[in-house]
Amino acid sequence: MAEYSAAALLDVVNTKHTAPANERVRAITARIVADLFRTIEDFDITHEEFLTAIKWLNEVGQGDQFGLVAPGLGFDRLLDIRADEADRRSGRLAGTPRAIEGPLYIPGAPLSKYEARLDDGSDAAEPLIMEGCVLDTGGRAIPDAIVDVWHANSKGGYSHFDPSQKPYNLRRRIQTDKQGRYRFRSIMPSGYAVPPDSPTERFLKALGRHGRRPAHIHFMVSAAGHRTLTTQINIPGDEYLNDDFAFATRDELVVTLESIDDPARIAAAGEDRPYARIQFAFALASA
Ligand code: MBD
Ligand code: FE
Repeated sequence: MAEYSAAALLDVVNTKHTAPANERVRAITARIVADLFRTIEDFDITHEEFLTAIKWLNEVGQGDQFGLVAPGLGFDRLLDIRADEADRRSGRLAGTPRAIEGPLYIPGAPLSKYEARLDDGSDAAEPLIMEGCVLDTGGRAIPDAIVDVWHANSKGGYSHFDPSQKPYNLRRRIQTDKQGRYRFRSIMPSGYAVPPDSPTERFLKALGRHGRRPAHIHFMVSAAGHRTLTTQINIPGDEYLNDDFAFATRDELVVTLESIDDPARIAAAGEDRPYARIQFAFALASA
């Protein structure tokens, strides 16, 4: 067999193919491998460091945590920035700003018409009522749009990932009514934190960073003839609002909270204590 210099080895790794292949995979792999070969040389990576990296990657994979590492390194927000740029270049109205989906979406949440209750009554956090409508970019109501909403509980945990919550807790799909309206009752979420001592957390710590997100609510809003909008709203006042480990906060998506403490309004909403109210209209771009 051959003796290789580093450059010759890279060349043969990147050119070796014995069958027709996926050219895009080949080209992207060639770029990444070249960059990593160079990283190993420039930083004089030791065998021990290399094995540490492999072990960490395996732990990240075993824990399904690439979906956490990626937003932590800005990749998800980068894709949003690029999609925003493409929208600007095309000159068409994009509607409500997008925000990253994150790794905690679960499809198939219970579906209801016009309104839903997201919480199961077990979380003593402040009640939250959010309502509004789904519009097109011309301001016309979209009936029968689906507002798929998911958020964390008051401890920052998401059902399906936090074993203390029942399936689909704080997850619902709501179909807008004839006037494009939706409405839901839930509890005020708290910010998420990456699992303590997880490979993601250890990595962020090594970078001098934390793995905290400000309190937020996710939405995937879809309707026939319109582009599906994946976005989030942020709760104002959170200490991590402008220090999100996933870089997802957008000024236009920080909502205004109304504190409802008038007994008549509390009773009219079917509540027994003060609650927070958010009004928000989603605008969907056409498909
Ligand atoms: C979340 O709740 C989230 O929204 C993202 C983007 C990453 C980790 C946890
Ligand atoms: Fe989230």
